[in-house]
Amino acid sequence: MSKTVIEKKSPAGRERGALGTPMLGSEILVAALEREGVDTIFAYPGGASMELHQALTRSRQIRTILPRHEQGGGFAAEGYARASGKAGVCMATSGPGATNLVTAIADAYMDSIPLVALTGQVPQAMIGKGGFQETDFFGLTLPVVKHSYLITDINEIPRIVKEAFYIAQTGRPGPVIIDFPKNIQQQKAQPVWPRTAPIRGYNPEKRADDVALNEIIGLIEKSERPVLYVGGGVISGNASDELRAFAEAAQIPVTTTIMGVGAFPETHPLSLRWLGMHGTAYANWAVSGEFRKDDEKVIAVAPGADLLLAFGVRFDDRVTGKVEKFCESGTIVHIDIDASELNKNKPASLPIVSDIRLALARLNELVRHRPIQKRFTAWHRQIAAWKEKAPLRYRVTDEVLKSQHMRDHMGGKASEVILPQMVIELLYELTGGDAIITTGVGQHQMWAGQWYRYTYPRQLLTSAGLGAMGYGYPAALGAKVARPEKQVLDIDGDGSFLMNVQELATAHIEKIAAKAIILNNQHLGMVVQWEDRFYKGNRGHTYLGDPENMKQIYPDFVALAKSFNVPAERVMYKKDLRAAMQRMLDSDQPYVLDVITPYTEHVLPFIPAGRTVAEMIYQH
Ligand SMILES: Cc1ncc(C[n+]2csc(CCOP(=O)(O)OP(=O)(O)O)c2C)c(N)n1
Ligand SMILES: [Mg+2]
Repeated sequence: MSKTVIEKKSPAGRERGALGTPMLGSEILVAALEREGVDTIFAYPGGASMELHQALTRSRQIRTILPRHEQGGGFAAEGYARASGKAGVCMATSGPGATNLVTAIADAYMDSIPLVALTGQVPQAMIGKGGFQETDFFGLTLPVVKHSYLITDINEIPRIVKEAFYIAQTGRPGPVIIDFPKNIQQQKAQPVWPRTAPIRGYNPEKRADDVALNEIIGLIEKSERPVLYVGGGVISGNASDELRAFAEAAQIPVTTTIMGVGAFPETHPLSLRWLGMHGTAYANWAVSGEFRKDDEKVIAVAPGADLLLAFGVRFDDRVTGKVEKFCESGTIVHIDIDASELNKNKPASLPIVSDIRLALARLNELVRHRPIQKRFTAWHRQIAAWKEKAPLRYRVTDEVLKSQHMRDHMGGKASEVILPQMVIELLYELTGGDAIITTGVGQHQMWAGQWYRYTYPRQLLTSAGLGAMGYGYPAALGAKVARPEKQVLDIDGDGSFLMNVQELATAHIEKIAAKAIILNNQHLGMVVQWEDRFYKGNRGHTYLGDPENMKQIYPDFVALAKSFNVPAERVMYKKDLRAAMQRMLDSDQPYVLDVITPYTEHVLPFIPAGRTVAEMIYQH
């Protein structure tokens, strides 16, 4: 779009960048996105942003995808970002378009996802007048953004866009919003393109010093029961290879948060898989110790970690439960690129601010010069015993056999009932463990984490911190756009899928072959689970079917998908599952597989909120 004419120097003699040809504000914005390497934008138009859409029609680099709801567009941009590591870009008009983006922005904030959200704004002269579709988007989003801009001068657009991408993608990534008044979109100017975006006071390149790193090695040598506890920071910091080299060199077992799933291969002998409320029993024991309850008295059975290496992780309450009891007997080393995370939820004996990849790479160098002497043999034996004692498992329980589901749909044939865990296990088998998985929020999300085994970073894309239902399918669209060569599957719940079902239109029209498997239990299953555990099973508006016709599966997702011209199938019996799933995997189109499962299953293990590992419920 732009042609470099001359280099321009500022009065102080500092280089300001290359001067472009005169163009509209809307065109400057699009050209600035192109300069950031943007190839896809998820954008829904309206009065305050149609100028930008007009400019986008003239871009030869950027594919504009029209979602069917701005929330879908925001989640799709996040899916793109999570799958690719590059900033996702979404756009909406002012007012309701902008407010519809807020959930995705909050999600990106909670999970540290690089997202640039653009919004049209009413003309500057109308700001503050309560005009049609005016919302103070800058103010509205302040608590859930890494940074925000309101464009007030056309000459600032190149710098603002450059900074926005730099801020979104560096350090601890996060969402940045740019609110863009319509009158500036319509002005004309000659842009000056900056090469870099130095921002005073923002220095994301943090590096641990050798003194601290040597101290870590000293602590490892002194420990008997070390555990690596790693989070999404290792993925966003591209530190998986360094983590693996370090874990192997030091022979330290690794547990991840659900955000960190894929940072370390879950098929590796040192993997403890993920920990926390619904994590593996052995990961939770390895961190906090094993306990037994005798007449309400808590008796220690075996100690947990005496050294916790918390890398790129934030001690979220879904991981720690009662935080004082989390790894109570361990020395804690915490490395994070964001200093504000250190000593926030859990005090650390050794808090270190660092880019985790730089820290691990240097640790690996140090360990190469001075190999760790300890082998932790007894510790590995203990962990093997824990893995043996409490693997993830499921079976057809009495609750399932006595359920309404058996009466209404199965004709009493227990051998034909499909448990949700089976579906994911089979998917793992049929995809050879290689698919990218997205999820909604609920029981199916936890089972998707448990029953698929993840071996590479950016393989499981899930709304973790915000826990936003409706995330799964649009995120799968974004991921499929970013990684078209991969099978991308949304493992969803019936409630969650319905929240952004309109994105089936986007998938069909844009030819994005993202597939959805609905674990359809006709309920808000996770809330039902809490009702069963804590409210004597009293149902508080958690049934999603038609109470007047419980034998019917409601809504009919197959008919719904077909109305969007998306192929779909429903499976009720186990005998039909494998072939139906294979048909879905073989399809080169978007696809919906609606699998009917009982609602009586509970996700286990389960450490109730705010409790300790001693109160963990798990399968014996
Ligand atoms: C937008 C939103 N609203 C409400 C909730 C609270 N919530 C958490 S899980 C859940 C049930 C989800 O049901 P479904 O998608 O069918 O999944 P299931 O648990 O049945 O597998 C609800 C309502 C949420 N996480 N997000
Ligand atoms: Mg459900």
